[in-house]
Amino acid sequence: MVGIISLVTGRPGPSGFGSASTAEQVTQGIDASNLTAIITGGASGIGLETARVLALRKVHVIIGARNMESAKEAKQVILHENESARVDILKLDLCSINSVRTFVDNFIALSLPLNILINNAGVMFCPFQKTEDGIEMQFATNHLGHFLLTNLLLDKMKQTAKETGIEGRIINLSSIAHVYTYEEGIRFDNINEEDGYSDKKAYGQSKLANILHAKELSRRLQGSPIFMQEFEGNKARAG
Ligand SMILES: NC(=O)c1ccc[n+]([C@@H]2O[C@H](COP(=O)([O-])OP(=O)(O)OC[C@H]3O[C@@H](n4cnc5c(N)ncnc54)[C@H](OP(=O)(O)O)[C@@H]3O)[C@@H](O)[C@H]2O)c1
Ligand SMILES: *[C@@H]1O[C@H](CO)[C@@H](O)[C@H](O)[C@@H]1NC(C)=O
Ligand SMILES: *[C@@H]1O[C@H](CO)[C@@H](O)[C@H](O)[C@H]1NC(C)=O
Ligand SMILES: *[C@@H]1O[C@H](CO)[C@@H](O)[C@H](O)[C@H]1NC(C)=O
Repeated sequence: MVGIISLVTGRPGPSGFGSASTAEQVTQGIDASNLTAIITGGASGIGLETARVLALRKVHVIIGARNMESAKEAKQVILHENESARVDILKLDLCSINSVRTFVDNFIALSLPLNILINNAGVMFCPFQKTEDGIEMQFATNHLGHFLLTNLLLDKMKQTAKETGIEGRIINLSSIAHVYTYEEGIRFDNINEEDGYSDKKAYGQSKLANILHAKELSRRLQGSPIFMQEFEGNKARAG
């Protein structure tokens, strides 16, 4: 994670890149034609730019999107740059447990490897709302949906890493907003209560959950060929 000063100034970190670096700069010269990646929410925003640049570096990109119309448009944007780019779209609504399971079934049925999972999709500051599963919307979409998705794909990722000898990567988009959450951090006892709900704090809570989960999963994956990384999104620099 980059510190707030570096985030704002764009000052490069130890890698030589910072928040002012573009995806094209960071991946310059990389031939990733042996890699397959899933990007959630890859039909718009930071996710689309991520999908576009990975495809530019020859990654086989699978966009998970709830809106298939915008996903088709995103695919066209990528194919417009290179008609041979490998891009597939699959329906994925992260706020539905059912949809996450169906997405994974559909992906597994493709018999593709999986090297990279980018947990990017997110909703921000929405009014109190419960999902079909009865869970508060921001926590369900930003954290729980990705939690389930990651767990369901983990065996596939381990298998790919083993077979190809290439380390896997799981990337979650968190936010500096993780510091602005409820007093108790995560409201484990009343995640789904409308009482005391704050759209901002619920967003911060979901982004804090992303980080906590990244840290724990990363601890559990020690010694396995998959790395966890967390990032703070920064739309201003996405281009
Ligand atoms: N923008 C920033 O400055 C910033 C800062 C910090 C962190 N972040 C994080 O970066 C990530 C991407 O943000 P962004 O700025 O690119 O946001 P965005 O432009 O709103 O894009 C979010 C993407 O997530 C998708 N999405 C939302 N709910 C979904 C669901 N239930 N199932 C599947 N997909 C869903 C959206 O699909 P639709 O097109 O259908 O809505 C959209 O493609 C988020 O996790 C966000 O928290 C962003
Ligand atoms: C990424 O995705 C999900 C949950 O958000 C988890 O399965 C992982 O542990 C992970 N970490 C983060 C950053 O949440
Ligand atoms: C892709 O994999 C093949 C087979 O393992 C290997 O020969 C080739 O060098 C790899 N390409 C790149 C760019 O890493
Ligand atoms: C277009 O994409 C394909 C598949 O990733 C790749 O093999 C080819 O080199 C790309 N062409 C250019 C000009 O980048």
